[in-house]
Amino acid sequence: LPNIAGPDLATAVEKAVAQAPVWDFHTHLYTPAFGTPMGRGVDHDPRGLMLWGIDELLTYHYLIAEVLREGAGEGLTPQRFYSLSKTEQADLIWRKLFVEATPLSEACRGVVTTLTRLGLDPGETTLDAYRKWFAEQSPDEQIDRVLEIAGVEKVTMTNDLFDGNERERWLADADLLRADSRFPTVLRFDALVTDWEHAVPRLQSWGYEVDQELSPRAIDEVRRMLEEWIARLRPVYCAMSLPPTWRFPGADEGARCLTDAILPACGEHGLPLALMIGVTRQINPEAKLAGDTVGAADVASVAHLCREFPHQRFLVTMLSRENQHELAVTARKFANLTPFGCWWFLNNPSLIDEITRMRLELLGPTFIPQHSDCRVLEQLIYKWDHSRRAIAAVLGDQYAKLADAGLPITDRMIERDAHRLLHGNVASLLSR
Ligand code: FIX
Ligand code: ZN
Repeated sequence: LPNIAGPDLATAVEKAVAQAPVWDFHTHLYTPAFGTPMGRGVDHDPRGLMLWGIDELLTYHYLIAEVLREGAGEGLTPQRFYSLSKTEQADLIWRKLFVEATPLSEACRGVVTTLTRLGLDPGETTLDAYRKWFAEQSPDEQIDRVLEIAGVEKVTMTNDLFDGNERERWLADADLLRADSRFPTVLRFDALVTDWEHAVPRLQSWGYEVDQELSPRAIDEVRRMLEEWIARLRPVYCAMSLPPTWRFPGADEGARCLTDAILPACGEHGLPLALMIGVTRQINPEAKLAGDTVGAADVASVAHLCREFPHQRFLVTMLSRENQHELAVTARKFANLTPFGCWWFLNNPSLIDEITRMRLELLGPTFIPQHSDCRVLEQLIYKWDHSRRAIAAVLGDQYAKLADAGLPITDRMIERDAHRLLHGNVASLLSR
């Protein structure tokens, strides 16, 4: 087999990474079966969960955080921003971040990439032309189009037990599960571990006999609830996000919920548990979804968990840059731990480059380099476009070093690794 070297190597890697189908491990995307606020040929549902189109793209919470900075000089406050209609918010964001300023940030550049790859001119001064184009699309066709452009095969959802809107939809429609096999389900339940106090009245209102002390009876009831929702959703894994203050072992009710109800349920059904660690919610409550921040968390807690539950698969992403090296080293120690993604504030090319290099050097191909965390369908286009480029650059450099070390690099190798990193590792972890 031919040895590829020099510029040909970089090109071959870019091509292989660009063409590998993606299994997106974590998103907040939905299908039209969950309702959608807009689109041709559907009943509009203002509380629908499937977000797509220009107004949703522009009112993404990453961009809300940015417009609150740009607009502060002319008196824009979070209260004032949130008092506007969605259309007005999008108009304001377009004007402040794209017309009156150069869209230099990663989240802004993402909108430009997305519009361009949809065949639209990203240089419009108003949103009229974009709105007209999106209004002509049907949500189903748009899903097909976006998955095709982005090269994404599977879009793993986040199905949150504590989201009342989504919960009602699952209870009302048993066929939701069969809606679209490209969108696997995930059972998410942060509050069981992070906020037991407020989880109790919610669970009670749903008919579970739980108490603040988390009595043995309450543990059984949490188990019963998890069993019911696992049966209803048939999730590919269970998930929660945790604050930087989270510690394991711990003595509080949340820690007991984890060890006595959640992990036994995962074990029983062979479900991996994903932990997203390092988010401090609502550091600036007025900014709402744009008001969460990052804090360095405790990797030793992850190690303890992996050691105490050696048969449980843990998929872990951490939000702070400071935790990345220790997490990768910990994964060398525990085969049941797989690091995934460059989450949220880390989803920037400079940080993806650094983190992916470190993981590749420490773990070889045994990690999941990226997930998109998309909330709006079309974001798949830019998140994967930008991430693929960053991953290809890192992988290309590593092959060049391997070639220098004396190993011929072949197309077969490159294709195998690209496929593994973008798809295969997720598929095999979720089907084990
Ligand atoms: O907890 C999570 O799943 C976070 O990813 C989100 O809630 C967060 O708001 C986000 O969109 C980050 O990208
Ligand atoms: Zn998320």
